[in-house]
Amino acid sequence: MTAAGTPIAVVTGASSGIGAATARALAAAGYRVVLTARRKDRIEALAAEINEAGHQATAYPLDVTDRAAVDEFATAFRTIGVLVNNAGGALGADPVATGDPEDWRQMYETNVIGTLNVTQALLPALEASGDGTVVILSSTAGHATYEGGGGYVAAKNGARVLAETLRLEIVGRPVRVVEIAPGMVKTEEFATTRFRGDAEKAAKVYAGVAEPLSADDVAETITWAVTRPSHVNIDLLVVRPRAQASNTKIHREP
Ligand code: 8X3
Repeated sequence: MTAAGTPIAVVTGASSGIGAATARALAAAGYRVVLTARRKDRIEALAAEINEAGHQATAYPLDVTDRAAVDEFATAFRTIGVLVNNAGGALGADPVATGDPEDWRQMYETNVIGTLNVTQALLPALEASGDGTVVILSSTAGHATYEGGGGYVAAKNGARVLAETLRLEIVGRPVRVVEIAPGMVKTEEFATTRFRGDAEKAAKVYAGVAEPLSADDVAETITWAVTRPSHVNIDLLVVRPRAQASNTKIHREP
């Protein structure tokens, strides 16, 4: 708790998409949000926007894969109420036979090691709050595979297992571990990053889908999960658009 008693929520990958929307939503729910991401300009602008709206936010540029930087960041906090591990993403959609090992490595670094770094570093402060919550954004890709899912599916399975294992290991301590697994979410960057700026390929992901989830839909889900009473642990919440029955069964309008 801060001097004023406002619980802190740290959000990684807060520069865009689900992370930015979650920062806004948790700030509106009464948390003092700490926005982290590599892109300083973006998180500073978002923190300013949140503060102008009468809520509380600060920006802290951070690469979650840089363990020394993460450890330095962690020294700033005595107690933290919520950590949302959102930083991550996909690179490529190649078959296993031809996928680039460097893409696989990078996805493991950001989605798994990044989450591990921040969670390990902030766990003492989460526990010190007496009522901490760790949220791990996995994906439906962490629960079922699909052709071309490759390294992303493997990495998100890693994130899921991290959440499940941590929950087992810290039971009895005052920290909840919540896994949120979104399906198709249309954000400004996810698919474009995956296809390295190829707008046409990125657009195909959502082609004909009347209403993919928005970043706000997922942010509301996260906010709901973390604002349940302390004894209620949402182990896993899978959230998809109505048009998506599975990773591969998607209703597309002609
Ligand atoms: C994103 C869902 O279907 O692109 O996490 O793997 S999918």
